[in-house]
Formats: sequence, structure tokens, C-alpha cells
Amino acid sequence: MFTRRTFMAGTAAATLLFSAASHAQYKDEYTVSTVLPSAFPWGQAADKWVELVKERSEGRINMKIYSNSQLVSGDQTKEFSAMRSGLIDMAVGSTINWSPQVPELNLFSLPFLMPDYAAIDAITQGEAGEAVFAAVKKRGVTPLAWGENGFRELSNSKLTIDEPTDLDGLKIRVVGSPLFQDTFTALGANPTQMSWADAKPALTTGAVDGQENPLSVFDVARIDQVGQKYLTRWHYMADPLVFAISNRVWDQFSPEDQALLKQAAVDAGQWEIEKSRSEVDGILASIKERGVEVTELTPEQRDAFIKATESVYDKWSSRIGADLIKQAQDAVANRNQ
Ligand code: X2X
Repeated sequence: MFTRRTFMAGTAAATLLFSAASHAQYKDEYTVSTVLPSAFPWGQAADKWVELVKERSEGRINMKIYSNSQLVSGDQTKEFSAMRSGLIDMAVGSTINWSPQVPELNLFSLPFLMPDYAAIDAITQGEAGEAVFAAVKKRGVTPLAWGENGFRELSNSKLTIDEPTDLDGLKIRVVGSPLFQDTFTALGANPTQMSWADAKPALTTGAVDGQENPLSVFDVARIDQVGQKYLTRWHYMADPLVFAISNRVWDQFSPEDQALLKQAAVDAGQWEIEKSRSEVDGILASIKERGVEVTELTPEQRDAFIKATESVYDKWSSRIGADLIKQAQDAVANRNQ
């Protein structure tokens, strides 16, 4: 009896030692950065990822979300560098915010590249999406899955916008990459780059006349309450979200846990994309109910905006990669509709 007990105790101790050694480098908690919190689809995507990982790892892998870009003092364009250097472990981030460090991510910001959801999917789920992920990986961060912030629509406090000349001299808050500066300059507007943290105060004081963001962001952040009475659904671009882990952290996970983290991100991303797309019509109705004037562009009106922003492609083609742009355009042309 005594012998048997000793043997069992010895086995248990060995098992404990073994598991301690194999998980020696795991942290008690991993930081996950987001710009938008849980009230927005973006924050919900991160919540879902954290929840699925905890559940599937039976509590071994714990992640904690830090929203409002607080890990980079509100400057969302610093998120990627912070992840690369290991200051942030993981993130669910927008392609726009990481594009200063990963030029290929500017692909999604090219005006009027993606006319509909099928076009977004054709890029992200195809070879162009793989090429973009390879570019992210090369710069120090492992991308795991796609999510979606959404089609970015234009709002302002001054007038109905249905042709490029309406933007003449309008002060527009833009985000992230200098590409936005070029798009809005091409349209005759006066763009100002600022973080999301600074955007609402700037709209409130009238320091800027307008902004562009997905309908879900306009709705949840109650952008109409700061005087943004006019909204144009021009669908000029959409920013996918990327679920990602710093390469340094990724390399510390066992292959099984890497697979678990990736699959959870894929599932969370798919869940969030479906959910946010299904909510758009309801959001639009509630925005209209609150008195916002919503303008839908006719195909001819949209063409005028496409023409007016063509110069952005010439300017950005070499930075993004002419081959990548061509690959994306082909994917869009051949998309399932
Ligand atoms: O800052 C924005 O406009 C936001 C919240 O949409 C992004 O982070 C890209």
C-alpha cells in the first residue's frame, strides 16, 4: 500500500513538473489591444476571441482586452509597432491603423476598390489576402484571421454631398495613413489627420466639419449628436480587422496552442463579420429616425467620385505593390455575386 502511494505521488509530481516545463514561457495573461470597446462590433470581435480561447484551452490561455488604444496612449497608429516590439502581445486591429508600418495594408484604403461585401471577401479570402498576411508576418506580427470594421461612409455638419465639388474646402477628420490625406485632397477637401480619441471633440467644437467611419461607429458613438446631420453612403472603402499576435509571443506557444489561437480567431472573425453585416440595415433605419439626412449615390454620381480619386492609385501603386493591386482587382472582377 505504502509503496503504491509513493509511486503514485511520484508520477503526479513528474506530471506536474513536465507540464510546468512545457508551459514555462506562458504568461498568466496576454494583453489584447483594440481601438473600439465592446459596444462596437470591433470590440465584440475581440471579446469573442478571448472567450473562445479561454473555453477551448480550459482556462490555460487568458487574454485581457485593453480598448480605446490605451496601451499606446490613444495613438492607434502606434499599435503595430508596440506589438512588434512585444509591448503588446496581441491585437484586433484595423488595416488602416497598421498601414503606416505595413504599406501593403493600404490596399484596402484605395478608394472604390471594393464595391460590395463579396469584393472584400474575394480579396481577404484569396491570394491577395495571403500576400497581405505574408507582408504583416514579415514585419514582426503573425496575422491569424480577418474581421471587419465596415464600409466607411461620409458624414458632415454642413451640406448634402452627392458630387465631388460638394467637398470643396470642407474640413474632414481622417485617420491613419497619409493615403487618406491624398484621397480627400484629390476631392478638394481639407483633410486633417487625428486619432479616434481626438475625433469626437474636434467634431463637437466644429474644428472639423466631417468624418468618415462605418455606420456602426457613427451609430454607437452617436456622431449625429455632435452636429453630423448629413451622411453620404458612398462605400468608398472598408477596413477589415486583423486578429494578430506579436511574432515573439507566437513563437512561445506550442503548435497545438498556435492552432487553437488561430482557429478561435477565425471563428470569432467569421461570427463578427456576419453579425455586423446583418446589423447594417437596422442601424441605417435608426440613424434616419434620429433625423440624419442619408444620401445614397446613383451609379453615375459614384462614378464621378471614382474619377476624382483616380490619382491616388498612381501615387500609391509602387508603395502598395502594383502586383498586389492587380491581384486584388482581378479577385474583385471575378468575385461570386
Ligand atoms: O479612428 C477611426 O476612425 C476608427 C475607429 O474607425 C479606426 O480605428 C480605423
